[in-house]
Amino acid sequence: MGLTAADYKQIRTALDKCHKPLFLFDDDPDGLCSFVLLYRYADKGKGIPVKPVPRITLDYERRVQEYGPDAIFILDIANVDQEFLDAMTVPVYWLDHHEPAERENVKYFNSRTQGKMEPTTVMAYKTVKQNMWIGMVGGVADWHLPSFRNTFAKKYPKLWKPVKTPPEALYGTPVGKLVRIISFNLKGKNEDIMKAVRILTRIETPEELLDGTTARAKFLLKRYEKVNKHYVRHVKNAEKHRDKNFLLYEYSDSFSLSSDLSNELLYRNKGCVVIIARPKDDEMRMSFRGDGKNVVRDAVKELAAKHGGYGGGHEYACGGSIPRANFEQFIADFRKAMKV
Ligand SMILES: [Mn+2]
Repeated sequence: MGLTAADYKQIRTALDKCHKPLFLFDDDPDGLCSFVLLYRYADKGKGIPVKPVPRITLDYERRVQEYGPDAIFILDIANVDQEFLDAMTVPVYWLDHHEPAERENVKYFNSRTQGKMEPTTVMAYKTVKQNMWIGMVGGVADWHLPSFRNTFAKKYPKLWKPVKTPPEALYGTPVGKLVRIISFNLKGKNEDIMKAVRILTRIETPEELLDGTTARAKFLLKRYEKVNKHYVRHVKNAEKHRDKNFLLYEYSDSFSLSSDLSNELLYRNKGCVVIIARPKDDEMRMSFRGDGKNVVRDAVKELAAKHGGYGGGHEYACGGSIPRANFEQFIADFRKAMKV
């Protein structure tokens, strides 16, 4: 099912009519690709990544007022506080695919409520129907095979091959490499990220980015390669930490690579429960992955709260954070709950 034709039309009309849209998006490839698609179609506006926590609180009201938009688009963010929505004086369109929320004063589009889950990028592509390659990249990044993949394959035969599962696309096709180029450009200092986002909105073709045929694409590739060196080292190290069906890897790095690492380590260790943990200040930030019977989110949500932290996300892919002092006990409780 997904969203209806009327839903897509409503979002498209909003993009056509506004003059100064503000896009608030999740700082992962799905969020960023959603933004790039809508921004390019609208050909106007400004984008702000929501980080480090994917939640829009009343604090964002100041950011909104600084810009003075006439429409707001929230992309791929699971948590938007009602107080923020109540404070808005212009229309707010919210596209998401996490657990459906009950909110007022917002035009809410969630691909889950209609019985199917499509990443936000896929909704964004179906809204604008242009720049299909960005739609593919954001969709695959969120562990999804977009419904338009056969059309994409005809248009870009070198970038795709028939695959049965999203990780095969992520780790076995050039689309997967594009996912990492985009993901790794979202790491690091805020000003670097903002520069990368600006450049990304101007890249014209997937080949430009993959082959670095322009100075701007070369810039993004260089940043990707720098982060990728760290990434490859961590993948190697992490594989030494598997204990039967449980893989816990703690690492320190100036880049936060946890969700990228947990995706690839689950792919390389099927049937495992994977936790990638990185200390940050007094907290332990974690990324969790499971497959098959290993629904990780419910145990994460419950046990993180019990240990003074928080957690949530998708059933098989979620994140969380707890005080460092409680980390060992949390892990012990989590393994018990997951029976691994
Ligand atoms: Mn997403």
